[in-house]
Amino acid sequence: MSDQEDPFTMLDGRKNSDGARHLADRTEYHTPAPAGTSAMVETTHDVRMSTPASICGMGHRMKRKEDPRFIQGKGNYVDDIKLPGMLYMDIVRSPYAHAKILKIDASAALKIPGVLAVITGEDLKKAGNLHWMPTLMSDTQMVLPIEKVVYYAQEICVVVATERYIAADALEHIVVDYEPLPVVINPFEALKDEVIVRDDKPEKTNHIWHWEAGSQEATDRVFDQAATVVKQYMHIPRIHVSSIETCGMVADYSKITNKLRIFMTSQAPHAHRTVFALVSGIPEQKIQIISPDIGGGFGGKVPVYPGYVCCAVASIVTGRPVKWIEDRSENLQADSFARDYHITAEMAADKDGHITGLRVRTLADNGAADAAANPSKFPAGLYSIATGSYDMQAAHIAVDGVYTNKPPGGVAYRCSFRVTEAVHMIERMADIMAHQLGEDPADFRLKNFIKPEQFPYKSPTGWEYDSGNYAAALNLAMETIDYRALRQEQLEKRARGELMGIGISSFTEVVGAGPSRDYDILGIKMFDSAEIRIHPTGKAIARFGTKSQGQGHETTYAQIIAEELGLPAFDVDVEEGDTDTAPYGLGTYASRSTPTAGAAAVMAARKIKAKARKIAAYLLEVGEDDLEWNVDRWQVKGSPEQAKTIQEIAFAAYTNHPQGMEAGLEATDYYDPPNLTFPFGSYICVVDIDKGTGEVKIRRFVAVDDCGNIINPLVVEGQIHGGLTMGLAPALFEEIVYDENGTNLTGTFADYLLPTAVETPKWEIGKTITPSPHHPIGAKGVGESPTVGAPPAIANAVVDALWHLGVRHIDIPITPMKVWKLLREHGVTD
Ligand code: MCN
Ligand code: CUN
Repeated sequence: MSDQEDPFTMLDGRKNSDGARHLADRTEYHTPAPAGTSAMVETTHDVRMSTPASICGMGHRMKRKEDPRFIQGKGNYVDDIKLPGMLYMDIVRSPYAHAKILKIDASAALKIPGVLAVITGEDLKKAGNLHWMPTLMSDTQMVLPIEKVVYYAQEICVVVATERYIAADALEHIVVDYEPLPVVINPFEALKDEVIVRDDKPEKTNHIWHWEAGSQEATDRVFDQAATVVKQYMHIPRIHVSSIETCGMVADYSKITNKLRIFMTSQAPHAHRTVFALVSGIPEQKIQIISPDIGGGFGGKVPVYPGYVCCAVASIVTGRPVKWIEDRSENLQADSFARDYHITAEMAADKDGHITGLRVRTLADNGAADAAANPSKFPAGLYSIATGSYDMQAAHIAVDGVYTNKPPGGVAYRCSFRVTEAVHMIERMADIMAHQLGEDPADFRLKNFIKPEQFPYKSPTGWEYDSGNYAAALNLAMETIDYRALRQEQLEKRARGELMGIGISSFTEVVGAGPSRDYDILGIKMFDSAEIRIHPTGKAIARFGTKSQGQGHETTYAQIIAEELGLPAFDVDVEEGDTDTAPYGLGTYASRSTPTAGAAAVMAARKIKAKARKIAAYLLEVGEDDLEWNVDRWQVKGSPEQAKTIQEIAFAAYTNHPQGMEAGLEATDYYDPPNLTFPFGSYICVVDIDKGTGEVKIRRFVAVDDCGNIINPLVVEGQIHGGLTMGLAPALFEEIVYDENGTNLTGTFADYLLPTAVETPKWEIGKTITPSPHHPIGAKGVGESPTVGAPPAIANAVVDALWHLGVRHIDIPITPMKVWKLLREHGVTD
């Protein structure tokens, strides 16, 4: 699509049925940080460390407690679960993206020895309308279809057999008669409503919702007065989370206890249990969801997919445990799809090159159901963070959601609820504007950044950024890479006809949902929880409402508790993922664990510390006010030899506590954050482009991240390494492609390209530390930052190398073929 055509005019006048939602109008969404806390905000390069190595509190590079079991192959994943009498389930999938189902004949399959059941949509309907399920966005999605299929590889029916191979073989004996229907794949075509994807809905339109943030009037005014306006259309393609472990479940229904025990690859076990209970009518205490070790989630294991529901139903129907494990190509074709935003962005600047406004129209291709993983009130997630790190007067962001004949998309891919799309857009636009003005992209950013003294900063789309020092991060990245020298080298190379580019991305992330008054999933409020129990001998167990999929929670939560209570981190076992034992929580995604459950751990520990003080005062026969805390003990002010350690206090809590006080030493906290946290960073990427092949070689990549106070620098560095590689992937390699019939052309790893160690450059990482003023230990989330920040740095570097030739933009993934063609179009040969 060319820049001149504005496909979005066809959306003019479209509104959501309950009216457009203006974030900025809803000031109640954004609470100021508590007064006086901004004094805590200082930028330093040093990690805070206040406990000795024997305790291993915050700031220590403790090796991950979970790794010995992972690196020895002793993890316990869903596919490791084997129960007596267990059956296996496999799924018949549609070869059409849109077709009527005329008949499903399972009679031949049912004759195969070992096949116990075939379950169809009709069966689910009879079982209580279980053929439909709610999505996270309050839309509906077919579990198994009755009338028609709406995407390629859609689940048609399932086979349950005594062995996995029998189930797989039986699929071929199920005969399904289809009548193909016209297919709509292009979301702009879908808006014409010539082919209706969801004719189960009364509206008979593919347009799902319209959503806005910021002020259109104020933005129009700013654009009217602008000295320079740049405009760019860009597509952020559909990509797919490719965790090492695919999705799977073992469902175990007992007719004796009437209890449904489920082992499931779930990033949010409690939320899934509640939804299962509400949809099925099974009492919630009769459902236990256990998320064992998870081999990568990255957002793909937030939603409920049809296979999960069928597996649970299969166990109820047969009265035996049933296992379902997706194979690799099913995973790559049927679920865990993210992005697919078509964006037209305009940026305005005044005569001094200050950004004044941003106008963005976006079409979100949701596929056949709006199954995106976003908080309920935010159909486009936190996309309105789109003004990024730049201070500007006005912005207006409009997004429309549309159905197409693709599997449900918009799921999540290390994205912070659509922040990846926003960051790609604003960072590309900042570069385009800088180049258009003839300014250096680094200087342009330094000039336009929100300044440290402006925090807490109120953005034109209604956010309140908690803290930041963007110039510090960019300056550090520039020093590290020797930016000015690189620019000089680039000039020299360009004179020789060589193509070298330097790209910057100075992103602002937003993570840590709640606050619960604004953020919920299907009505379940987004807080999170921690429960700490200290045993008589001073050892502890801590349980959380979140669920690690590889982020190292067993280590870092223990370190938070070690920091607060002085209990060695090695003495604190961390458990997550079992709904029968863990306190209720919303799970791990959107880099929310540190901002929410991490804060809950602090608050629970502080409750324990307060009780410990009472016990210490009793034991030492002094008043509570005479005591002060010192690393791992309450001691008498002025005479530190009179002290009780946390271990001594724990023992007394069960053996010698004051009369009238409850025994034991434990506490639970449900933490509802006052605001989100806003981590940020500046990345600089240097590329060399091969004129003969169009290949982009990343020569250097410097990443400076700021996630506030750091709990474990080693874990954070691991998150950044992995996250950067996951950002490289969509920048240069990954894209799910459908043909005009809706068939997935990238259904294997031969066609869907993932970077390996060979394609991955050496990541050079650095940090600044700007604590969050409202988080109890000043920490912000970090898990997604690098994946959010990296793609535009790479794209900007490539365009920077080609700008002088007349190239203004390249959509990701930037493949050698795209670059090679552009070079030829712009008159470059070898
Ligand atoms: N951390 C820290 N100091 C900070 C911030 C975080 O030490 N200031 C540590 C935390 O204690 C935690 C880890 O870094 O051990 C990540 O913390 P956080 O940023 O709070 O993110 P979450 O734990 O909520 O993890 C979610 C995030 C997301 S949304 C995706 S997607 C993603 C990611 O984490 N998926 C991952 N990283 C992943 N890493 C692995 N190995 N596997 C995944 O599936
Ligand atoms: Cu956006 S992917 Mo992570 O939220 O599980």
